Amino acid sequence: MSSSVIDFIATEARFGAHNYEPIGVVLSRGEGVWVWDTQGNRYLDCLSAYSAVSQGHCHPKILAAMVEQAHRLTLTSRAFHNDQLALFYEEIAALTGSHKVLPMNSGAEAVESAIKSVRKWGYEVKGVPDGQAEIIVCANNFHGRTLGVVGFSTDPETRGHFGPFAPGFKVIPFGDAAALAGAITPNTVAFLVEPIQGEAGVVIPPAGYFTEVRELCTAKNVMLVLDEIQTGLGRTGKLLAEQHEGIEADVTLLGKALSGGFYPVSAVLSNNDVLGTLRPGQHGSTFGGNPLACAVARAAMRVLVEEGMIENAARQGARFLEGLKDIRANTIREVRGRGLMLAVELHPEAGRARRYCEALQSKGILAKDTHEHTIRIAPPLVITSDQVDWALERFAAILTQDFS
Ligand code: IF1
Repeated sequence: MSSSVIDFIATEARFGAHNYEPIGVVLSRGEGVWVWDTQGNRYLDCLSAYSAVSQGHCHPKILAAMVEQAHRLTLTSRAFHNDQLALFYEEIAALTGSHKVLPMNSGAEAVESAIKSVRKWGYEVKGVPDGQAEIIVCANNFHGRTLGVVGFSTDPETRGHFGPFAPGFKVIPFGDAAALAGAITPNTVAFLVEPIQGEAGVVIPPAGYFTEVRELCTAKNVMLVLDEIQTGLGRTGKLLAEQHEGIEADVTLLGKALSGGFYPVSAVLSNNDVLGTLRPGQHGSTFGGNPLACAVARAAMRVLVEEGMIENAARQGARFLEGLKDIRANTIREVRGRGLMLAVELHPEAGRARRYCEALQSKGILAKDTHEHTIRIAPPLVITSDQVDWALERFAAILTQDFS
């Protein structure tokens, strides 16, 4: 390691809150699926900033839109109209088939905004007595880091010593439609769920689960809120993961790849009823819906569709999954995934996934462990067959070693 690399890491450790434990690489440049460290070493990015850089690093068309807009106008606040917001609304509504859009910044803010909106809908449309609204969520959920959101996390790391928390949430197991049926009461306003649980380790629910969930929610007048912040915008090989199940959510949350990684842009999408309850002064954000964000998001959505990234995610995801399944290594307990949202779960005896990620780094691949024994794999959706095969060779080499 050169002294400059040590300096970056040591300086971060000295001044920064220690709320992360990054892999020991200092990145300074990115292009497409590749990133380079300060010493010029190249890596295939198999994390994509937790699926935010789906369009590939520094996509030239998103970059051009950002620079062009930054020259003209960056922020007006919502006290005035701007000439990008209407176009963003029109394009995201057309792309996703939604009626109403609420623009926010981070993913967690979109989740918070959805919670506020479905509660309001519950009181004003469904007729739930004031202060009694219930929202059902799943065990092992991950919806962000704000107080409202960590209050209904079931992970002790995520919620520990951050309370007291807001009431009004009920936790049921993921993938269990009968549990949902049993948990709904007349005061239930929404079921908030990830189509595939990301942080939990890429957990795919049983086939037919979401069909049943959709039927239950419709029958009981409960809003189905799908957090597609990670699964959405092509990551699983469809525009939205709900399409694998042939269902439609009442409220859909997008973030991350909505900007291609250039800028925090998130959105709550809904039918007319839910977002229709918000009146002037009841919700907002200084930066939400700003012209720079809108211009970036418009370009990010455009390239995703025009450059065939969603179809590519389906094709390369299948190739990657197949290739991982073909690796004969007794370190592997299970390989799973949909599209380019993949995971290799190691046998507990194989040692910590972190060690494998560090070994992958030495072979030119950046991947991130989750939950001790799982390696998460989520490259940009622009990955080619040759690059998948290149990665598979390296995964095979590492997974056949024993780091226990
Ligand atoms: C971190 C995981 C990924 C999300 C879903 C909302 C948000 C996220 C489904 C909040 C964010 C992130 C945040 C990141 C780790 C990460 C993550 F490991 F926790 F599960 F992606 F896989 N809904 N996910 O996955 O969005 O407010 O961050 O914009 O470091 O906390 P945000």
